[in-house]
Amino acid sequence: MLPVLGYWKTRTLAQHIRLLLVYTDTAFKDKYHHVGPEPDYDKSDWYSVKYKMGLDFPNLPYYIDDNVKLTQSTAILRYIGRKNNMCGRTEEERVRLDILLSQTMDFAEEFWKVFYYNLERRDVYLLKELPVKLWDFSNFLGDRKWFVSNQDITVADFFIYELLDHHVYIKPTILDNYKNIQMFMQRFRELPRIKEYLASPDCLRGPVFNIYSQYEVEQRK
Ligand SMILES: N[C@@H](CCC(=O)N[C@@H](CS)C(=O)NCC(=O)O)C(=O)O
Repeated sequence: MLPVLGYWKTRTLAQHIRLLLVYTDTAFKDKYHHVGPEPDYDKSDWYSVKYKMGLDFPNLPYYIDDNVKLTQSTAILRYIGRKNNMCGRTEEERVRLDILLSQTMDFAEEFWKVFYYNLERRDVYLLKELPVKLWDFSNFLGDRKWFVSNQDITVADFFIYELLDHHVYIKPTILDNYKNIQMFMQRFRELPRIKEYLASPDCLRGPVFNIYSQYEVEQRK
């Protein structure tokens, strides 16, 4: 049986895992759990099975690979990464990878707070808070080819790429002042299999957030 990645039909916290599966040539099945239309946004498609799947900590995304059942997006990322030697080769790389994964999750959570629940803070976030965060990421990347290692792409590059691309989706000019990040984004999009996937009908381009987020509600008006 093919491994199954379960999530909402959005990019939010699963698209970087999809990209990693594509890049590592791992055949898998996307299981989309549907959310009903407004105003109720019925999630029973997920909640009706949530506690019946044998997951230790039932949540989305989940990844089921035969008898290995995982939740927690970073655990899923590392599981696939370990199978493909993409979790850092030296202690220095593993330290950088740990830092970057946690920093990217903090970055994601602050981003979601605004775009799901507090859209009136959008300008403060994009104009004042985001540049500070992007400078930190830009400095961390420096003149390396990838965020963790100059030689090898790691799983952490997939998460930060996707998060940065969510920002580009919202505001295409957002990376204009960060040349090294732009080069990283371009390099990532040119990777074998990723380039074809991004251009293919299989690639989920949106929504970035779930349909009940303030941002997506605003887009539908
Ligand atoms: N820390 C978890 C967060 C998971 C999470 O918050 N999932 C959200 C979507 S991004 C969800 O809708 N979970 C379904 C649920 O709470 O039952 C991870 O990294 O996977």
